[in-house]
Amino acid sequence: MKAHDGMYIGGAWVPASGADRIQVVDPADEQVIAEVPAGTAEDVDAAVRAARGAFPGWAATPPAERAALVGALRDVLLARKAEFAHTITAELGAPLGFSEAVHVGAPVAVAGSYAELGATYAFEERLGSSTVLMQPVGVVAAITPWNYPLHQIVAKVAPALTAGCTIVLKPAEDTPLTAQLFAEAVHEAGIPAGVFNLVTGTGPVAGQALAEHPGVDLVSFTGSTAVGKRIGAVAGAAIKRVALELGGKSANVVLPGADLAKAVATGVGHVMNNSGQSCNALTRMLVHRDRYEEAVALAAEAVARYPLGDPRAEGTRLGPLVNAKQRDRVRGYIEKGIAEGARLVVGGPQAPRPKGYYVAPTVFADVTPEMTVAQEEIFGPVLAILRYEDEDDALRIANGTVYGLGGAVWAADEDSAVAFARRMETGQVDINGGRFNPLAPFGGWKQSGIGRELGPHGLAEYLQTKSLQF
Ligand code: TXE
Repeated sequence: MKAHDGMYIGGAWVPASGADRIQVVDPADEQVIAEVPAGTAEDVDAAVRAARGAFPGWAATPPAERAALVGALRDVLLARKAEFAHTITAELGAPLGFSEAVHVGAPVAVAGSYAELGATYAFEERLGSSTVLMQPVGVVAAITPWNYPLHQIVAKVAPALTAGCTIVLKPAEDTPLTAQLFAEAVHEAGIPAGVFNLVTGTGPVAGQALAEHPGVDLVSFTGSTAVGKRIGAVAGAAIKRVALELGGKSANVVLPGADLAKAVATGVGHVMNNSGQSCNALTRMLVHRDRYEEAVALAAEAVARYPLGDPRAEGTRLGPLVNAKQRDRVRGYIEKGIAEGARLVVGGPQAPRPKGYYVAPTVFADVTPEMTVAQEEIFGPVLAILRYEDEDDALRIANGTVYGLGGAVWAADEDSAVAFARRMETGQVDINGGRFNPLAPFGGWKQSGIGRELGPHGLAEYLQTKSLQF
């Protein structure tokens, strides 16, 4: 596959400082499809300098002009949708239809929403005898994961650009080709040189150097809770702004009287989509004991509607996991579930295909709240179904993990679902289904993170206030 053997810094592709390369692997057949440079601290420094140099000009650009350029970026993403989708399928393994509809569709919507918001947002307001200015934070380090390779980038870059910040992006090792395509799109959209810069590389080298760089004013990180804690500590020591979007163990609460068939089918879809590699995946389904066995049977039926296979083949709805490490990790969790006494309804740890990093779609019943599969983020196509006695019990179970990112509630009527959702310790809840809204703040309570992405709340992360008294 096409790849740049360089970094995008200061508006051009420049040679990497070192000789190390990262191999990009197609997870469906384990073949190396490209390689990209592994950035060093030197590359990071060059990128941060470019971003610092471009900052005064970009910050002074009228918001409506910045917003128009974000709109131009959205148009390029849309025009190159097929190319992005094929690249995402090649390096992540997501089924092609899902890549087009969700992996590219969502970021196009997000970029579009910032183009609109940026044109109308009140970057200053009068409060009593003061004028409060909302000014860009400065240079942003964006460190992104591989699970939604384009969306994770756009969810940081679009608001940062809208706010008037400049950016250095360090994308995940597994999915650098999407990031390179994104840099091409930024260039094509006419965003000025140095405003957006890309350094590919590993987390411990390029990522760490970027998070620690004194020329960075804000680190926006999405990834594992373990790395998030390290980045939080680095940022804390430097009194640097930080936004962390981390793991989850979201609950899908089916209250008595809900449309069980719909709740279970939608819930299973949430776990199987993207092979379960979504931070807000609804991995714990909570069902009242009276309808528990019915729900388990419905879940087994629903899984059959997710045929596993080649992500480029028509009809495939479940592709491989991103890499061998993630596959082994997920299989390890399935083995742990069995060992701790959960009932395996479908799936299991065996390899469903001889080649590729596949994991069979798996459903566990008789899961109790303290089991590992009910507590830890698995990040694979694995659903745990738990039984509850009454609403208070359901709430205790729903809130009984260290995470609080997503969630869902199903009830006979919206009011009871909303009443339950108000008591959940989590950042986002879908009521009787819900649908993606690029304006709704997304982010975690508890160990799921700090800060919000998307919409006006996401924009505020990249702004700092200054009040003038007169
Ligand atoms: O994440 P890492 P991994 C969770 C999920 C998954 C687990 C491990 O549970 O199974 O994390 O995934 C960069 N300084 N999520 O190992 O390592 C790294 O290069 C600076 C949840 O892939 O956290 C990549 O760009 N940066 C999740 C990014 O951090 C560092 C999405 C994420 O990688 C670094 C992905 C360091 N020391 C995984 N070490 C979500 N919230 O959506 C690594 N990185």
